Parts: sequence; C-alpha cells; structure tokens
Amino acid sequence: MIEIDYIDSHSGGEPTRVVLSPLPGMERGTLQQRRAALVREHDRWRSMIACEPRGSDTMVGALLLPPEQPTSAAAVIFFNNVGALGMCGHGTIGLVRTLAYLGRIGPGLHAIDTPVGTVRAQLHEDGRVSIDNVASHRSRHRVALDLPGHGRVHGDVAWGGNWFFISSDAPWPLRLAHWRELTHYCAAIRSALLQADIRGDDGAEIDHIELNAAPLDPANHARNFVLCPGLAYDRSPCGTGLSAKLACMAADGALAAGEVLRMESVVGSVFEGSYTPVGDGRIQPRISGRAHLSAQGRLLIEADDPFAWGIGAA
Ligand code: PYC
Repeated sequence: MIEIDYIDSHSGGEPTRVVLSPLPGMERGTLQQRRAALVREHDRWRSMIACEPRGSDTMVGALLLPPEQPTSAAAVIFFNNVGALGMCGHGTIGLVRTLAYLGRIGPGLHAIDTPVGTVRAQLHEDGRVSIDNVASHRSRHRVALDLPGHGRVHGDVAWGGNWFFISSDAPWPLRLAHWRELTHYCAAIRSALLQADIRGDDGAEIDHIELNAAPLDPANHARNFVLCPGLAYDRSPCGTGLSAKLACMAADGALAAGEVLRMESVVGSVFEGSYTPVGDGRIQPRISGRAHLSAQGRLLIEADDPFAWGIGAA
C-alpha cells in the first residue's frame, strides 16, 4: 500500500491540495526540470493526486519541496487535472495557509520558489495572504479572433505566471447560471488561438482564457470568469489571471501604480490586486486573498485498484 499525506484548502472556493509526502523520482534537478519530469516521467502521480476518484477537474495540486534558494521558506510545483502549471496565485495563498497551520511559518514575509521564479508571500496577522507574484506583462494588445457562431472577438495576450487571453467580449453575463455556456465559449477561444497560431512570447500555448465584466457587488471593481487548462473554471478570481489583467490595465493607463483593484470571481469571491512598475513595460503584481483549510488526510493506493492512478491516467 502506498500512502501520501496531504492537506486541502480552498482560496475563494478554488481548491489546493498540498502534497506533504515526497514523490519518488522528484528529488533532484531544478524546479523547471522537476516540473518537466513530473509530466514526462511521473505523470501518474499527478493524475493520482489531482484527478478522480481522489481529486476533481478543479483540484490544483501543490507538491511541497525543500527550498531551492537558501533564503526561501519552501519550493512548490503546481499541477492540475491535465498537467503542470507555471505559477498559481490561489495555490500559493493555500500553500501559505497550510505552512502556517503546520507551524512552519508565522506572520511575516516569506520567499517561495516556483518553476517560473521566486515569489514573496506575506502572511498577515488576520490570516490574509499577499503574494508578490512574478513580473507580469502584456505581450499583444487587442488581438482579433474570428469565432464561429460569435463573430469577431478581441482580447489581449498577457503573462501573469501563466499565459492568458483576456477579453471583455462575453456573450453571457458572468454568472454561475451560465458556467456551461461560458466554458464552451472560452474553450472555443482557446481552440481559435491555437488554430491562428497565436501564442505566448516563448511559443507556449495560451491555455488560460479570462473574461472580464462589471462587478455584481458595487464594493468591487470588476468580475471575471477564467477557464483553466483542464477546462474547469476557476472558482477564485485567479491570482495569475489578476496579475495578467493588472499588466493590461497598467499598459492602458487604466489603473495607477499602487491603486487597488478588487476583482470578484464568478462565484463572488474576491482577490485584491495592485502593482509596482518594474520597467520595460513590466509590472510587479501584488495579489491578496484568503484561504481556508478544508481537509487533512492520507491518499491510499491499493495495488489491485484499477483506478489507483486516477481516471484518465495514461
Ligand atoms: O490562482 O493563479 C491562479 C490559478 C491558476 C489556475 C487556477 N488558479
């Protein structure tokens, strides 16, 4: 019997499963190399942890590793139901809450190594977490896409730790009642981007699609619907998506440095974002939110279980 210890939390409704046990074969290499190895050589661990029957399409796994940098508190590799992520904002908030629960960190500033760079996380006395995410930027402005059944759709391509296409062209209100239509629409945008060979600066697929609209709650400034790579929508306002949106707003002169943007998700949870310019059209985003613990346990793998490694595992 294989046993893997974990702690679950959710940040604004989006789950994070921090994996505490070491995974065989993931001990050595840079975080980038280990992220590639997770998908290439050890993918069954990813699907065992993130996919059904133990996980779900919304689950983001966070493999906790010893820090890469001497001054960091921890290192992490994020993954989901289809692969590995570069960075994950809600997941980092969940990880910080989990490290605090374990007594490994207290309120204050902590560095966390990720495959796309080291991020700083501040755990506030009241339990809120602020993340100084990786430098973010807009790569392409007002890209036009022809979408069968919807006509011409415009959006920006931006990096916030993952690649996003961000559009305000939403044919349905960004409400939970329309999650199926919004999911199909965003999936069609993603396919159209691929077909038109519109990619991130590094040639990577744009695998996160973000729609923006006016908020429902007047205390907030905007609302979003974000479709993640595994075709599940983000229940949180998506930390990397908010970072990418801040980069677009900074480029448009629509938000001043230091000004706070309150972004609500399609389920009504809120992250706050602000930025500092770092030159060359890039910004340093700061994302704040809260995570709540939801479970602690041990995943068990029985040798004769036909679905031991997750449904859909190769
Ligand atoms: O919060 O950055 C985020 C995120 C990425 C995918 C799901 N959540």
